[in-house]
Amino acid sequence: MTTPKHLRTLLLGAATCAAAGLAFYACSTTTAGANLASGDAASKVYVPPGQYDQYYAFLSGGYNGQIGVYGLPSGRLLKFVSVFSQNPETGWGYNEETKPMLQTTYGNIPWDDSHHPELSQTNGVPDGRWLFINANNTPRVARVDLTTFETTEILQIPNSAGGHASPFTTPDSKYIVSATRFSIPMHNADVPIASYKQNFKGTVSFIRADQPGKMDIAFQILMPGYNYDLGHAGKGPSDGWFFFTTYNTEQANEKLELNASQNDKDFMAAVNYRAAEQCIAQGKGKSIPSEYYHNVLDEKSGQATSEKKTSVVTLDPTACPGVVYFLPTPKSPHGVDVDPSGEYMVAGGKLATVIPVHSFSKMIKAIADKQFDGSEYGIPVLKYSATIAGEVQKPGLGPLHTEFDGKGNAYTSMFISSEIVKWKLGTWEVLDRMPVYYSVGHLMIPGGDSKKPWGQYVLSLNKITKDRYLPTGPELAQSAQLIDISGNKMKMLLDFPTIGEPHYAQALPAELIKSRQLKFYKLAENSSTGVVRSESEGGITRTGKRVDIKMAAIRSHFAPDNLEGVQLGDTVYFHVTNIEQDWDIVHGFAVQGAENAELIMAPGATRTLKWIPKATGVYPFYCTDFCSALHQEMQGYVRVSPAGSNVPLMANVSKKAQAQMANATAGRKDDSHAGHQASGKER
Ligand code: K7E
Ligand code: CUA
Repeated sequence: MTTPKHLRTLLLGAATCAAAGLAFYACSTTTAGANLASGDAASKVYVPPGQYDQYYAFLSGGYNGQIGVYGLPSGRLLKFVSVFSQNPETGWGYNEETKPMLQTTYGNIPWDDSHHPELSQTNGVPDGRWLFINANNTPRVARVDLTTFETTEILQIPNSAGGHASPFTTPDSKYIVSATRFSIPMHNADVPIASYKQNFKGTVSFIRADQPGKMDIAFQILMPGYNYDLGHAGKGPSDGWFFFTTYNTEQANEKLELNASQNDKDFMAAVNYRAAEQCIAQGKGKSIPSEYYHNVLDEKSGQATSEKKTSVVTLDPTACPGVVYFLPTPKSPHGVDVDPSGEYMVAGGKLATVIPVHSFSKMIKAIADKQFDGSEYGIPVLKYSATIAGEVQKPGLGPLHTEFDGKGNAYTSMFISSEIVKWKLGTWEVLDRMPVYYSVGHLMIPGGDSKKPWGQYVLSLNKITKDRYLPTGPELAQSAQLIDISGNKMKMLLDFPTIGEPHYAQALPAELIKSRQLKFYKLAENSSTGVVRSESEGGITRTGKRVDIKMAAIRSHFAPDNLEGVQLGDTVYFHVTNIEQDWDIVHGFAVQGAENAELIMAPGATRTLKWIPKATGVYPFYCTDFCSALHQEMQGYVRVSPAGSNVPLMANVSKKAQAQMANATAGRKDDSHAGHQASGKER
């Protein structure tokens, strides 16, 4: 859900308690302080000191634009991966290397709202290579390399607004998708908002994703002006299809809360993307001008580059019959989830009283038999009765998302009645309910949207936290709850707080990632233009009003550590290379008055800080990561003189570096004991 949190709290939090009155579970007042876990819960989530969690779980950060990596079953936070938002903790988006990653046609965008982490798959099973995630606000998709847990690629999506149905993957990760939540007039047309029905369109983008560094939009399908909410790929028999939910088929453009809830049914869009590929191959696509950015972080140089793209191939589904069908689906559906067999497409009709489940085989038959109920904008609408496999009756209130355990059961999150409901595929009977606290959005089973779920746990990602933790003022952490699903009945195991607002999450066995971790960047392969591979390579150079300082960081000093010759009016670039070749030996760099952030350098990596001194004086810089017993000694000074001063450029290096230089220049008399006079023009 994307309603502002305070509003949701008012509207739906109230509904939570109202629902409790209706027959479901109690609201906050009655559960405060209660221990809801069963007797042996502690031992099931306890990971003894020195031992590893069984699963990596990747939780989106929601409005913090990042990803939280947690261990399951302990719920311990392991890592915060910066993606769409600047992060002063690591310098992501602040240092010169990573700034281009946030480049868009709107300029450098420092924030976004990320909802859906999606693991890459091989044969329909998460494989631990990459993690994809979407940006809603300025539509983009990102790739995180799971050998480094670093974002390595970000692609902007043109002709889109609200990249919400994204970045769900095909079973081979050939494509990930992005569909527009808000329909918009194409080509930034300046039209009256009241002309919505005539002028507003949706798009569904298929993004080629299986070639790292080369992500691009393969094609965009032009869709009627509805809201496209979520998507999932088919698998097994339905491999080659993609399913998207739509709401606002009313095409309201004001007071959607009321006006987009009129139709009894909206649609699930079924997209035959192999047929779309064929149409494109036959030249039925149209290349249209569209500007968007593709940003790639080169893992050797550590430098990101931005490339502006100027066109995209679009496909009008009426030019390519058989590519898109609509399946009527009650009512304002949110999630669409395909079961492990690939036969069932489950919709979460936020306002529906049932959970509708469509059958893929019935859909194919209905298409063959032309069981149509008219068409919308030239797209055939299939008869509800012809595609529906079953409806889960009385599941609870506000079904949103469904995941699967691989044993024939489905688990659906119920936002309004605050519970997770377990039901059986095929018979559609409700088997069990687990109250959650409160207002669950997504839920997640490791591998739970894949061909082979690992089952074992379901994680409930709750929106409202009241009374779960020590209060922290008006704003509380979000709450995740871990539930054991290995038996017939669900068992509550653990509450743990999460940061940002996780929407979706994905998890997989740690084994698939753990052994492939990069431990340090090889210094010999560091191709940064600012790199130094030894202390003796450090120095200071001037080019007009630009001063470049190359510096090595190693326990426990910077080389050089004292710098002179900088003048007011200069722009200074500190290029700091961590020349350690040891796992987890990280150094930081911060200089007084910096307007951006610190630098954090992984071993073997170079990062660059831009610094424009504002006044004369001498400014300390220091290492921000407590790297050794002499970390507090890891410091230096940079002297800033008036413009036009005759203070020469000077970069002082350590005794060790001096010795290295002496060796390197054997035979040449080194008369400088005070410091090394760096090359570069002086004035
Ligand atoms: Cu249901 Cu953005 Cu996937 Cu939130 S979305 S919950
Ligand atoms: Cu390097 Cu502290």
